[in-house]
Amino acid sequence: MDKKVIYSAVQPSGNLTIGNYLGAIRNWVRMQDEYDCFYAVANMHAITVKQDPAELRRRTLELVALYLACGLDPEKCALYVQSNVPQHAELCWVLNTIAYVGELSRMTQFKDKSQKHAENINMGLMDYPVLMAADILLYQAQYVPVGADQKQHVEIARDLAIRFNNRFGDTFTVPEPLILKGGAKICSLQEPTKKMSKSDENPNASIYLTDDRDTVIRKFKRAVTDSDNVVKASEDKPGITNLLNIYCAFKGCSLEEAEGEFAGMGYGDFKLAVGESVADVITPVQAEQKRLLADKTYLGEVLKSGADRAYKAARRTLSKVYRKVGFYEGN
Ligand code: ATP
Ligand code: LTN
Repeated sequence: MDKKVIYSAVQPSGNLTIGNYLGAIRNWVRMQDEYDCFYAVANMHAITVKQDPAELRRRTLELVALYLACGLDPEKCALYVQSNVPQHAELCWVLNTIAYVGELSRMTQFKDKSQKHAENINMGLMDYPVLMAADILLYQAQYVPVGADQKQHVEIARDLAIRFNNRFGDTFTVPEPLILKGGAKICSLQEPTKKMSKSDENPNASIYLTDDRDTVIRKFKRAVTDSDNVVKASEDKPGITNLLNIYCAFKGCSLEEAEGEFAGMGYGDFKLAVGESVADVITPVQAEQKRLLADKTYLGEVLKSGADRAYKAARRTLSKVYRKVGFYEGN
């Protein structure tokens, strides 16, 4: 029997944080043996906010090297750059004709980004979820492993799949978000009720995967917490709860185990232990990413073979879609 399909992507729009790692990439690695996986660099999504072209190109390659350094195996999954497979834009156009302006204007991310980039509320920003739906539906993906903030977008992809299937007959697999507990919502170290984000202006709010050990430890030391000095998770202690979450995710232990380990210890020692648990995992990833970035030929080959695989699968779905909507296929 054919394996079920997984699809996900990250935008090359900044330095990745440990939120991106725990919410997305780490889970992708765990799935590559069991599923047929497609993982993209979402550069077409990235340009919905202003990007410096040279930087965008550099970050695209850095992100692919990071995928590999985190353990994605190009033999097992298709790793590719979204703009290298033209069917994404083509399917997006068709889906645009069944997506409603009302539903898109209600998306939380659209509202947030419109506020943040008030001088540049472009059509692409609003259309972002439709392009994301095209990404997912092209590969007939069953599951989409993402952080909790992307749930709403996967739901739009589901709605569009169902709407299309109802109107034109069975065409798309209806996808489901896969949001694993533990790392689904890592919060800012400075405002622990907000999600950690790669585009946060305060560099102390996020731990970047490129941060060296000293920086990681310093940022955790400065993390905002309450002052009662008891290492225990609870709703009124979002700072400590977030740090415990991060510790458990990197150490692979349960909350109870972590609370037991730090019982009677102060915040200083606890923060140091959290910093070390993170640095121990990300330091080797950085070294591997650096090694890979020195071999542009290899990275080029990985992307070429990934795009070939993606192209074949995408073409199959797109021809079906074109047939269903009645596009003339003369030549
Ligand atoms: P930006 O700040 O540019 O909007 P971002 O940090 O939110 O970026 P995305 O590229 O939007 O990152 O997300 C990539 C993946 O990482 C998505 O699956 C998203 O759900 C996940 N993710 C992002 N931030 C977090 C977080 N703080 N905790 C868990 N998962 C996250
Ligand atoms: N919008 C996503 C990135 C993304 C994506 C996708 C995720 C683009 N296309 C398809 C899952 C499936 C984000 O993480 N911000």
